[in-house]
Amino acid sequence: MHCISLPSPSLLLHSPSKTTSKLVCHVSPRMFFNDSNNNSSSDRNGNLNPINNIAKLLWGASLPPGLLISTVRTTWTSTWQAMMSQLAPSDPSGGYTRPPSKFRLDGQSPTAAITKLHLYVSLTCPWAHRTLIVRALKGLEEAVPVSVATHGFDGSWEFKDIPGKDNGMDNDILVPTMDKVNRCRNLKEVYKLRKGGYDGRVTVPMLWDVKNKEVVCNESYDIIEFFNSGLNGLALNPGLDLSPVELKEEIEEWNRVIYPNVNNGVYRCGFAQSQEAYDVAVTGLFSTLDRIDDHLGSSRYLCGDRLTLADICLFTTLIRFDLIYNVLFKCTKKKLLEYTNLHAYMRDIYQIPKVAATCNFPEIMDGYYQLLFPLNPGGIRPVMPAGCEHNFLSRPPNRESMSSVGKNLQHGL
Ligand SMILES: N[C@@H](CCC(=O)N[C@@H](CS)C(=O)NCC(=O)O)C(=O)O
Repeated sequence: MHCISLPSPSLLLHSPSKTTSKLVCHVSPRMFFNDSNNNSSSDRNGNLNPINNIAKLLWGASLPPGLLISTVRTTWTSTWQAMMSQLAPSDPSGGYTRPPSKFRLDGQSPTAAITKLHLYVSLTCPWAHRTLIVRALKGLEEAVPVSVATHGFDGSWEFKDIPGKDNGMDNDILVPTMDKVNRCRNLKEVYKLRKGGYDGRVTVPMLWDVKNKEVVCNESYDIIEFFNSGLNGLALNPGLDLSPVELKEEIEEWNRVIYPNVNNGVYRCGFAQSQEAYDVAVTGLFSTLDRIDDHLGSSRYLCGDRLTLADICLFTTLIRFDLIYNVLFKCTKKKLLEYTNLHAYMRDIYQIPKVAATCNFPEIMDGYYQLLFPLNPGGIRPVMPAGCEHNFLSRPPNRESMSSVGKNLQHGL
């Protein structure tokens, strides 16, 4: 069992039929069960399928013997564990531990020598989504241009040129683009352009120093703090402060609760490698959502009347909740739709001008359901829940009356 040869980590993210390990790639449970409508010796793609034929010869219309099922099951479990340890490092209890970002700002603004910045993101990623929202609300689109990567077949972040969509928009929604500044094929190549190269994790978001060809930062919270206050000379909306001094402590308090239990909490559910680790994560997630829902019953935003960075960080997880986490990450206790206050709060933020344009739902769904192959080996993308569609999200949130100041004033727009 343990001596099967595993494909390289990048191949592990391929669809099963394209991997090199025969044991892993050609044995799918479906093949063991006789499909009465399929009498041919080839699969749906017309490929000859000898295992199917042998299985039919040996067992005809009946199920294969228990020994075979348990062997395949054990093999699959070992393979899954090997894949998950690459995708999601865990602690001894099987709990997901997110690796730290390598390039941090630690509260410092990048040096004045940096004159030209470029932002690399993907539309799937909730961490990158934070940077797109703050960039849009601050009016930094011109000052910090963006290249949008999409999920590649081998699990890498790739760039693609969509003819006719050179401005990176389709129907007013952001779409994947080519690498507009370095003309690389994928993000790994961009990271490698830095002096001394790069061998670590290639993650989005990533802020790039164009002139010096260097990674400035690849930690989303550092980037949004910097966008909020470090580029006011270039921002079209410098008056908007999403982290005012008087709310800093409160924002940090919310972040300390929301990051481990919700933002990273959904990943701790989805990437758990033991029942125990999942149970801990899912309990923390839903007790925190219950608490926030309660709080939002009498407060328009997390910190009262004003939208802050804490809201943006919560929003990018909420907008993916029913679409992805409820299903793929087994966050099943409740749908977000069942949380009256949280759902209205999410719609309230979605309806702030320029926010909806950062939410590309098909790209989010494709990214998760295809990229995270070990969680969804068949690669089938479920149908979009009706409650996640733009029309539904555009329903009135009816939360304005909770604020003591007018809507436009709060957003500083
Ligand atoms: N702590 C980082 C996390 C970034 C992150 O994990 N991004 C994911 C996409 S959602 C990624 O690029 N993963 C690729 C990999 O780990 O190889 C942040 O907040 O910026």
